[in-house]
Amino acid sequence: MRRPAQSVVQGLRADDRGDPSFEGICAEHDAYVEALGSAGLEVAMLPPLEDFPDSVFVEDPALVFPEGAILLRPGAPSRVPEADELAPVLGELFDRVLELPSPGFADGGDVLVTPQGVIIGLSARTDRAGAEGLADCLAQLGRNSRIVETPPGVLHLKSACSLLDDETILCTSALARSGIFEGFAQIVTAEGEDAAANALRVNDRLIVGSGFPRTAERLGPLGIELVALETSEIGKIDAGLSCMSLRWWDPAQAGRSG
Ligand code: CIR
Repeated sequence: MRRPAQSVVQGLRADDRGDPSFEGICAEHDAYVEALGSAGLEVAMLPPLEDFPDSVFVEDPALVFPEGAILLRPGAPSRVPEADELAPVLGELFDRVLELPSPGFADGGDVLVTPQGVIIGLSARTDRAGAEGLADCLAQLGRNSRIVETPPGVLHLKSACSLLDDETILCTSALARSGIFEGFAQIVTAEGEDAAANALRVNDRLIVGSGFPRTAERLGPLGIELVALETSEIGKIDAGLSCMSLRWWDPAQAGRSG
């Protein structure tokens, strides 16, 4: 994770509903750190980067897997240098760090990792060249992938979907209708609650936005413990729960802890 910089209040957004407050973003970020820790994760916190308002959303400039990391090239020009900032950190943490080949752009928010393969969404941030370059990098890590269209008007593929368990997807009705999740069970967000689709499964918990009670009701039958977090301030700059962390498991550590 990376601490929000004061400049985060100028973060990119498609529709301006007013700046978020710095204190509000920090409160949402703190609650998220706490939720990840309670779910059993060890959290490493990078320092804030004032020059890059959106750098708190570390999910977009890189992808991480137990077998290695991939440095991406974000599709928003102001976010491209965020990958350079992450490069030395990933170099310390991973034996293998691949780089997205040129040309092309790809944001981590457009990448949904499932046990059946990685799904890459084309969007305003991820173009065809970037998606194809990313598919090559994934193949080098032994992961198969497919490229799909992100529905119009959605920032990232994962703004509209999440993996809940090995075979269940939470998604918006537009994505459910698209057919890209054929073979998965689908839980569709309630009407007017599209932003609820960005949830985060962490071990035995499912972290969800607190403003989406009717979608939460639909998730109840899964029997996973729900942890509801406030997302109204990060929501003003088009972010959701997955964006604020890069998550992976270390097979060596998993072995030690059993
Ligand atoms: C942006 O527009 O890039 C940021 N304001 C929000 C990024 C959200 N990241 C994500 O959905 N993975």
